[in-house]
Amino acid sequence: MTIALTGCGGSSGGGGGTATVPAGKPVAVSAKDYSFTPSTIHVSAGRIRFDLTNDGAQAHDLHVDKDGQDLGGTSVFGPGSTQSATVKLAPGTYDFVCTVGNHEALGMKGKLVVQ
Ligand SMILES: [Cu+2]
Repeated sequence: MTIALTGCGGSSGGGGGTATVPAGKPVAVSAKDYSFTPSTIHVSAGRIRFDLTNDGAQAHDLHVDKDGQDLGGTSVFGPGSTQSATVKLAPGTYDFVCTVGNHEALGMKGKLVVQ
């Protein structure tokens, strides 16, 4: 199965949703001002590739955090493109955030459950 990401085509904010990504498949995430879709992701442990598409109007990134420690992620990049980052993760629960400005506080955060 692939992960379907649909644009909301209207009001800002939003985001959300839960995705379960099969082992070995990239995790596709959409960034908007200011949310991630999906915002809850279930993946299998190992080297996990994130493909972040910036569907917003500002620059964004995606970094994986564990207890406030930055475990890696994409660089900051502008609207209309996609960047990938691979992070090796053991089973556990992680956060993913946008590290630009105060975007995390504005809602650019999600939960990553690694099994
Ligand atoms: Cu951002």
